[in-house]
Amino acid sequence: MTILLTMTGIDAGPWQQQLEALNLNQEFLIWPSDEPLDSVKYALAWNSPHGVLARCPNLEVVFSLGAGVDHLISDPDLPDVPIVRIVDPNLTMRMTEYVVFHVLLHHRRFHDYDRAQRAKKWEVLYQPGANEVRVGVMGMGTLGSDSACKLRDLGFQVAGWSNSPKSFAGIESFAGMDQLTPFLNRTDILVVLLPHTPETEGILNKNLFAALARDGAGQGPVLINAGRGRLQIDDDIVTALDENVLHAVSLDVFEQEPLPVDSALWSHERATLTPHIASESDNRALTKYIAEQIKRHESGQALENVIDNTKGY
Ligand code: NDP
Ligand code: OXD
Repeated sequence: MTILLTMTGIDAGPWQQQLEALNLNQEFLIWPSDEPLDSVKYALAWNSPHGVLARCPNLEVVFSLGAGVDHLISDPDLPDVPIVRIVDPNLTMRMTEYVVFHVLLHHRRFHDYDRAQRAKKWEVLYQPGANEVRVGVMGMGTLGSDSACKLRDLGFQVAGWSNSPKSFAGIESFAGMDQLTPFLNRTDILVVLLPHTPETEGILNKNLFAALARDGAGQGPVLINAGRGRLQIDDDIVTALDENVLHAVSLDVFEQEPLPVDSALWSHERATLTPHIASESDNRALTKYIAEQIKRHESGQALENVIDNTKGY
């Protein structure tokens, strides 16, 4: 039995070393390889070249090395086997750190104070309390709901938007396209943790930005996107910033990654950018999770966190 490691942009070596240390009793193959793929039973994939998985006739399970599975779903030759995605406290913790940090960065006007410090200006700026600020979280799954609960605990007025209604104490729930506009109308800081699917592609566009609340206690609508770049129209974000439809943005993901050097986002003074690191996969934590799933499968137990291929997430 062989585990195939097929990944682009990540070094497979440390993943193999971590898995070997867990004594799974498996052989390993790192793609690209000239070895036959007949013995491959499990594949660990991240941005795997399309068509590679289809060349494994005895494949039983594919593990996405992240929470998102759009990199797999987009493969036209994806074999019909269960796809297990990462759901792990380590990944969730890292994402919640990112979200809470960026909400507070804008809420506490860090950029204004940073500019004032550099100009040697002692300047006290108005800051509303968290209880006066409405945060809206698009995508109330594993990651979005944890961020939403932590922001609620800090005192923000939090609402979530998802496909199906949710019930979290103190968090208003909006669901489906019918409730998107009312959700946006009550949102000052928009946090996006949606997956990329045909339904969500391009959802973060000028029409959506125009629907955000303009009567908030802060300086204007803020967008924080750590979901996927294909959710957003980069040019619409630049225009919305220039026209003050958006006051500020924090973006971890982009339509094209790496973000092209000529993108106007790089130098926009009210854009805070990070290179898709909001929640980096930690191979030490995630190999334990994958090993546990393999052990479950080998002993006839059901795999956990298998995605619904019809939904695409
Ligand atoms: P989940 O599958 O747990 O949650 C997805 C959420 O989005 C669910 O609440 C779902 O609703 C909602 N949703 C999906 N489609 C729609 C739609 N069309 N309309 C309304 N709501 C929708 O995923 P995770 O929380 O684990 O991860 C979310 C995403 O975060 C990943 O797909 C990935 O793209 C991104 N990510 C980014 C990282 C980074 O470093 N930047 C790191 C990790 C993940 P419902 O609950 O009703 O099904
Ligand atoms: C993920 C990611 O999906 O890191 O986990 O983007």
